[in-house]
Amino acid sequence: MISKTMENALNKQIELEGYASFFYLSMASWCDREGLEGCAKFLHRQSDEERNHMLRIFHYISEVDGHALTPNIPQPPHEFESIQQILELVYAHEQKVTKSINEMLGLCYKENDYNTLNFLQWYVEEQREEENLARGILDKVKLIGNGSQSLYFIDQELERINTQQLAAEAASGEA
Ligand code: OFO
Repeated sequence: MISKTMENALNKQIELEGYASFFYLSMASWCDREGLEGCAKFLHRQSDEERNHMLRIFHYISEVDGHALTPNIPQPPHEFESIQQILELVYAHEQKVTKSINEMLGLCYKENDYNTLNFLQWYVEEQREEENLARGILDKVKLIGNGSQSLYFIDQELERINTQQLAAEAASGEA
């Protein structure tokens, strides 16, 4: 059985993952409206992934006899200045999530909760990959530039990354 402290921390993490899902969904919608199809596809997939991350924790809490709570998710912003700003926000949010996962690992040691520690290892790996991906794309966007001419190339690049990720997921048997 999980401690109340750990249950609360995991439910807080559900909120963060749920917010990430809505945040990226809102970004995808903005990209769709702006005609950035490749960017929209990429962000829709990121949003789906975050929802899965949320559900993973949800099921885990139930499995260890805790009470998983549906999150109270605030409305994310709906308007953005540019795709560069969106990617900066994605990167910042991923860093925030990583910090939260790291804090939970500390809590696992404090609570002697090695089941949760083990469960969270997957998130440690995932956050490393996601931060790396977001930072890499942001660096490229900065190189390509943010002008209207550049948008076409950025959009193509995100479409390419998205296709690459889908293929990698299919190969590894992930959803
Ligand atoms: Fe949930 O993986 Fe990023 O935030």
